[in-house]
Amino acid sequence: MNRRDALLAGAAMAFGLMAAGGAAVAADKIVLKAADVHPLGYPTVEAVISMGKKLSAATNGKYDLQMFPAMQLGSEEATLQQVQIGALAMTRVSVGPVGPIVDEVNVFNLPFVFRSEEHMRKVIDGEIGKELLKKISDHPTANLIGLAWMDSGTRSVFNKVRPITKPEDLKGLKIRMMGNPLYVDTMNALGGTGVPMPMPEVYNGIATGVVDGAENNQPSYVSFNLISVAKYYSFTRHLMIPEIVVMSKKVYNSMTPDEQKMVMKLGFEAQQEERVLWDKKVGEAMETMKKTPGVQVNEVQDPSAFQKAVKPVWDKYGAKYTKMIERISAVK
Ligand code: GTR
Repeated sequence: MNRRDALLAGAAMAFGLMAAGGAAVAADKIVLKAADVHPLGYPTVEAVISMGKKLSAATNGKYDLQMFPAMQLGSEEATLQQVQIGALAMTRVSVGPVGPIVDEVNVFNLPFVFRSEEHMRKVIDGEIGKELLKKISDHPTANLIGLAWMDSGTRSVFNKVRPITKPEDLKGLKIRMMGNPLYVDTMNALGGTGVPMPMPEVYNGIATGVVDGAENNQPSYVSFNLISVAKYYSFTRHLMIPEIVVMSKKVYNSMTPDEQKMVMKLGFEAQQEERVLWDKKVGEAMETMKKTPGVQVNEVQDPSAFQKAVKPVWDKYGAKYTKMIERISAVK
């Protein structure tokens, strides 16, 4: 490479980095950096990697996706901020940390808002799912593009003190919740004490007794190794929070209209692929829970007691979502 070419290449690289941020330009290749708190092999991670491969194939190798799994780039809140400023191209996060930025998605955070996982899947696949992704993309200051929803099953409480069979059993227990006031209020309404804490701190938090437990779906309970510090997993099934793949608006805007369309299409395909992997992962996690010594899994006595307990949360947060809640319920 002569000096002029080297200068041009340098300038092109600098321009690329400035223009696209999280999309690092190397020669004629653009590397899209993506993050997830989950490890390789986890459904959300694999679905996004597969989407990257398809994008690479569809653009003759112009784009490549580089996945940073397993909290390598920090908490979901941290990766979301990186995506907002364009330092990262993509991240897969729970609705939890998106709620404080785009209020409309908080409707999915309401406890017991979905009747079943099947109902939840129909909602995220249908008109409502598309509309809420668009709300994320259209938000004037979020700087995010809503690409896809992902299934994260149902969250239940686990702790190291006792099995929970009724709301009263949660009394006096400090339970880690994701950092969204709605979740903390949910745990308080259920009878426990909600403590907001980012995921990277949860294992130590439980091990050292800062909290007595947390709540999550079965695959996360196993893969974050919380199973080794909190042995009682109780099916409270209080939250069913879909997850979102978001892209940096800066990176998206640096793509051609055809590429943008392709990314949206592949996002929806990833949404479908992830759930097949998800169902399998839940089965595997249940197996691990059954055969891990000391782990006790229990159903609650009366699920409706938990549903009744969260009424104050619905009173406080539900009112402004009334229309959307009606539409969600109407999805059969
Ligand atoms: C998992 C979810 C993550 C994150 C995590 C948490 O189920 O996949 O996105 O929300 O729970 O509790 O922080």
